[in-house]
Amino acid sequence: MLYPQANAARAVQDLSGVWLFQLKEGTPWRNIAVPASYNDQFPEAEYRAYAGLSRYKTALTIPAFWQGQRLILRFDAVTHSARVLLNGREIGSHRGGFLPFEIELTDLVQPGETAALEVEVDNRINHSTLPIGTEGSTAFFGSDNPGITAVEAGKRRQREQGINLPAFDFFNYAGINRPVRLYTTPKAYIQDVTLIPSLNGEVKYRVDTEGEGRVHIDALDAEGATVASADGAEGVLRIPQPHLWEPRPGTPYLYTARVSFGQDQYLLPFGIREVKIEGTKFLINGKPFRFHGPCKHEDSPFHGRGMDQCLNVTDINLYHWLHANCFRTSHYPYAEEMYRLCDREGIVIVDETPAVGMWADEHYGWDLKDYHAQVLKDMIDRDKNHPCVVVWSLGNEPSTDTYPQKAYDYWWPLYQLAHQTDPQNRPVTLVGCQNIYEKDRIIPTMDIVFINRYYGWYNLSGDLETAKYAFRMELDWWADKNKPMVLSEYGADTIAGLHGAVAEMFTEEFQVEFYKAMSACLDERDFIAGEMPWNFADFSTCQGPMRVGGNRKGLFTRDRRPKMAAHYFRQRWASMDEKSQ
Ligand code: GCB
Repeated sequence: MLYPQANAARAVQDLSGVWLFQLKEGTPWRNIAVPASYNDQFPEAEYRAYAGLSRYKTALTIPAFWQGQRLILRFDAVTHSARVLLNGREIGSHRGGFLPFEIELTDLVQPGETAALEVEVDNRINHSTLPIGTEGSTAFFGSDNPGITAVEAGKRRQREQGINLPAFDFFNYAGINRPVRLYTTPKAYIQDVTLIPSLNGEVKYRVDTEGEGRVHIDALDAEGATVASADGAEGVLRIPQPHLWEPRPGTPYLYTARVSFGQDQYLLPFGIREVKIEGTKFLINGKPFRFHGPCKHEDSPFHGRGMDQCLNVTDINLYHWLHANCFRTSHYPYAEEMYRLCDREGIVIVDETPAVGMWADEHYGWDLKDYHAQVLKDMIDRDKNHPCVVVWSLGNEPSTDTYPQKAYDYWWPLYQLAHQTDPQNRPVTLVGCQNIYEKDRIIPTMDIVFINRYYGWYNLSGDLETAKYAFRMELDWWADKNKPMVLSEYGADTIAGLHGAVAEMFTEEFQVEFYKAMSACLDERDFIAGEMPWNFADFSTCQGPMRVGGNRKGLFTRDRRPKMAAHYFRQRWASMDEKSQ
């Protein structure tokens, strides 16, 4: 799906602003900022804790001079599902809170008219949503005490009252989290553009269109000069002496594909780069690439998970400050603005579906597979042209060792689907939980192995010497798999400002010592293709006995102040940058 764009042929009306919001039937309509999660915009507890249907409304005015154009309403993400009404009539709906959907309005409103737009949002999570809700079975992180009569009765009561707990470790921020836009196209229009670049400068392309017309395509260099052209819906652009898109600390050179079709036009930035795996090496443009950068969340004060361009730019500048070159979109596809920024900034992305919370063994019996496949396809269709995206992640930390065959049967078709769907055929991974790795059948079959490990934190807590001993033992097991491996999560909760002459858990000193210990193990092994600390910044979670105002494993605080560990990685990754140049 193409990102909305204003150009010589298309107009965009951004509907961001202050809308009206009703938490639930009978509560007052109140002003609300869009886009942003609704949970933290009001001081009352019920807005933060609510689970159920809510409503947004605003007025939509179609400029009269848009006469004769197609009119498309695009929601970039409504979490977790949406029903859209125009003048009181349902005109569309969508399931899933992290990917865009569109509704064509051409025959529903007249240019010059004002219509009432209403969006009903459902933030509930359960066994058939991605991410997963617990349905009251087990709370995330303990506090569960199975078998105790009174606790069980309490849990039943919570279920009856509709308390809706996440099976994942981030706050269930909801609402219209990303921009809503109205845009036009001419009646005959460009529906999609697919680009497959190779290092010799040949860019295979395909343009999907609706209506009558002829396709012409130009490749423009970074100065806007035309460097290659072609005609027809499918073909090859031949760019002489191509500049490559290199991840930082290289140059993320971008070309633009200018596509025209009848009256329509679309400009798509793209990079020439190739991603490949050879043995234990992950190669970008034929050169070994070592992933180093913390995983992220879309999370900030006030906005919740709401798209915020200023925050994105600030975060990416902090990545540069850290000499970090990548992140994983843990644990859901991010707003498209972030990928567009990373294309420009040379930051590499591992793009992840919202399949998180699938740690209960029963989930292989739930009816999720087809929906999961759809979400994976939609994510790849949305993000397929971004040079910054170099790996697809099918999901995070499912159960894979209790029923290894069931896990294999669930994930392997998704792995194949990702390869079939991606025109650029990028490597695919599934992020593995700390588990009985010898029994796991699926994680070792991935193109690149991503494992999350918390030696020294959730297990062998505080004992870093033994943590190293155990982690080394596991690494010995992986060593002969002949695959590149990334330590895709590791970290220690750290309260900024808490210090100790003795480096004990939760102090800033411990966080640094923890990372030093893990670095020592990683640096000994050639097959290690990267390290991705958990997490870039502290982030909000639901309440739990292991969460002090959220997850505190950030290298930065939630308001982006560096902890000592940020300085540690800044030095470490600067020297890695130097070696790679
Ligand atoms: C994990 C999860 C991540 C959590 C993290 C933690 O393994 O993938 O979502 O936030 O551990 O801090 O416990």
